[in-house]
Formats: sequence, C-alpha cells, structure tokens
Amino acid sequence: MQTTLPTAPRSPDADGFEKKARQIGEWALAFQDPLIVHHLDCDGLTSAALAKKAFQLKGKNAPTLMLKKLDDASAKSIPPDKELVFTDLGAGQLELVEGMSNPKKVVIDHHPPSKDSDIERINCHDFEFDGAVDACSASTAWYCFRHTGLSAQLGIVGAVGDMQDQNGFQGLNQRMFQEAVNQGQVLHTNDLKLFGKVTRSLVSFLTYCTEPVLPGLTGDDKACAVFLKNEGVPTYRDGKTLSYYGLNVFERKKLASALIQYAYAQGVEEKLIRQMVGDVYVFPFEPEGSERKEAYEFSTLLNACGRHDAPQIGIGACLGQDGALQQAQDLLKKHRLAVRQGIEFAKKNAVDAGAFYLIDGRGTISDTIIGVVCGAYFSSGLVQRTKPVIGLSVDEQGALKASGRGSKDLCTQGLDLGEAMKKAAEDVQGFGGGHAVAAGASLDATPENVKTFLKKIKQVVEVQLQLR
Ligand SMILES: [Mn+2]
Repeated sequence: MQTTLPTAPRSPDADGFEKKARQIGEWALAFQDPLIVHHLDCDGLTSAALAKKAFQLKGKNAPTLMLKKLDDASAKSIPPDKELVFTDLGAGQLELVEGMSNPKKVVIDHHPPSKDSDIERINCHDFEFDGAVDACSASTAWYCFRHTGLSAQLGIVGAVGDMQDQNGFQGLNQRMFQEAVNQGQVLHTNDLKLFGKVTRSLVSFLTYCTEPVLPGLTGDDKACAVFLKNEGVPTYRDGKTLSYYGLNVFERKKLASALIQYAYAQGVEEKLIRQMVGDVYVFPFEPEGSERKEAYEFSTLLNACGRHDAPQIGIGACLGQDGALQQAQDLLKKHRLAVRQGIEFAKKNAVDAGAFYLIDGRGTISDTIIGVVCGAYFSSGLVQRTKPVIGLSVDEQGALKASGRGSKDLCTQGLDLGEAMKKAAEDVQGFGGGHAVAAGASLDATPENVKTFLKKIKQVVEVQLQLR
C-alpha cells in the first residue's frame, strides 16, 4: 500500500509576507534603545545597514553588533538592556532568543525557523517561500523598512552576495527587483561576472582574477598585457587607462569570448567557466568607478569586510560614510593580494602526497585564506582533479589549521572530506569536520601531531576513493 502522501505544492503568499514585514518594521522602528545584531557576510551587513538607515531616517541612532554565529557563548556579548533587532541571525536559534532577558526582540531572517515561537519575527518560510532562493535577509529587511523610502539597492546586493540570483531572481527577491527596475534604480545585463570591471585597469582586472584562476594569466601582468594586445582589446584611450566598463560593447564581447575560449583551452573546470558569465546588476545612481556601482562587485567588497572582522567598515560603505569605501577597498586589496600570493606559493610548493595534493602553507599562508587557496589551486587547471587538495596553516593562537577541498565528482566517487577531517583530528585530540566537498580541522601544531593527522587523512581518503 502506498503510505507516503504527495507533498502539497507550495502556495507562497507574497501579500501576506509584505503586510507582516511592514508591521514588524514599524514595530521595530518604535524601539527607544535599539541594537542591531547581525551576521558577518554580505547579506548580514546589508540587512543591518538597511535597518540602521531606517532608524536614521526616524532620527534614531542604532548601533550594530556583528556575531560570527549566535550561540550561548556569543549571546553573552549582547547587552541585556537593549532592544534587539536580529538580521541574518536568530531564526535557527529561536530557543536562545526566547531565553534572552532583553525587553524587546525582533528577528529578521531567511534561515529556516528552529521552532514555533512567539518572538516577533518576519521569515519568508512562514509564507511558504524558500529562504535559499526567494528571499535573503537584506530583501526581507527592505520589505520591513521600505515604507521609510529606502531604495532596494542594498537588498539586491545582499541577494547577490547570498548567491540567490543563480537562475535569475525569484519570489520575493524578484518582486523587490522588479520594483527597483520600474523606479530606474537598477539596470540588468548579461556580462562577465569577474571582479574588477568597474575599478581596475584591464591588465589588473585579468592579473587579479582568482575566480576562476586563469592558468598563465592570473598573477602575471605581462602575460595579461600580451593577451589583451593579441586579442585586439585596447587598454588605453585618450591618454586614460581603460577599465572593463570603459570598453565599448563590442570590445567587451570580444574580450569576454576570448577569455572563455582561453579558459576552456587551459582546462579550467567547465562549471567555473559557466559561472564567469551571468546576470549583472548595475546601479545608475552610483558614481562611475565606484564598487557601489555594481551588485556583484559591491558584494565581494562587503564579504571581505566581514571576513576581516571589519563590519563597521562594511556597514559604513553601505551607508556611504566618508572614507569607509576607501577602507573597504584597502581590505579587499590586501585579501586578494594574499590569495594571489598563496596561489603562487601553492604552484611552486604543492606536492603530490599520493591520496591528495598537499599545500604546506605554515608560516606563509594565513589561516583565513588557506581554504580559498586550496579551492583555487584545485580548480586552476594546474593539477589533475583526481584527488583532493589539503592545505596547512597556523592560526593566530599557534594552532594548526587544515583545510580540504575536492569536487562534486570526487564526492560521488566516495570522497567525504568532512569525515576524513573529523577522524584524523580526533586521532590527535583536535576538532574537524565540514562538508564532503570542503572541510577543515584544528589541532595542536606539534610535528608528531601533524604527521599522525596527515597519515590518517591519507588512510581515510584512500579507503573512500578506493585507491588501494
Ligand atoms: Mn543570509
């Protein structure tokens, strides 16, 4: 007998969501002593900035507090007398929020709610939307505060930052986007998605391209200049250095297709090549040559601020504060330079350790980027993608931090880096885990430990991939 019931089709209620969002927004804006508690990524920063801006428009100062995650330990850093506005946090920790003694609390989030709760909140899941694609925290915050006259620009940046535009905007994001289009706040094109189209010279644009790494071009400015010359793409006009957006539409198309052909010829992974082109959102009201001009570019900048523990700079850049954008640019520059140097190091020093490639970046590559470097190296076309990459670095406390990156294909064949990191770290009293395709571990950095750890990773991966 058939026992499973067919799942009911979703019937998302956009009008119901909008009405609730506005109620929540108006209720929150009446707070007398608000504190915005937000997550660290682009969506967390843009949603917090939207809330802060709305309070500003009401003549109220709302300070912000960034948390990497909301748990019992981090909750202790929240002052108990403040009225709390959570953005991009809280929905998955409603028990914890319920237990806080703060006089008022509101949760603006798109993560699946952990329970039914009386906490004041707005969440697209409660209206049968999918928080992975239909709304992010920034778009949700925009719906809460749009009645104050806020532009949807930061909502769009947040959605792009959470990669909710992979198949075009959907659901509540689409509704928000359409309104922004109607008001002339945003233009939509299909174009290269590589970073640096607005702000970088064409040569640096290619030299610093790490998503994806273009073998032979990334990191080599001379090769990039030659490539552009051979493809007939001008780098100067009227005595001025050209950025990608300084090219005319024919030159842009020429460069885009030349880059894609080049990536194919160099064996860059096909999925990464397809991601090189896609929806691009440009804000006509922003000045030329500013990262704020383009959603993807701005989201990259904001992610760098979060990653480098500089949320105030990111929120300042969102709100157009003096100097904040420049500081954010400096952070991103530092970050990208470090990634580039990390990849250069990997190219020269990575070794084939049998079951995996090993990048021993201890003393050279910082623990905040070792994972990015492993991923870039794995996808660079420089190595056969038949085994994962394991990277080592040392964190500020002197502990060893390991990162592993593989591919979906390898996981289909049995690779589970989360399991490998967990088992290997346990052998040396460390902590490890993560996803099958990307994982990490942390352990005491004694030479014996590192040796035991790597040996165990090798054993587990060999079994997973049936290498012996
Ligand atoms: Mn988010």
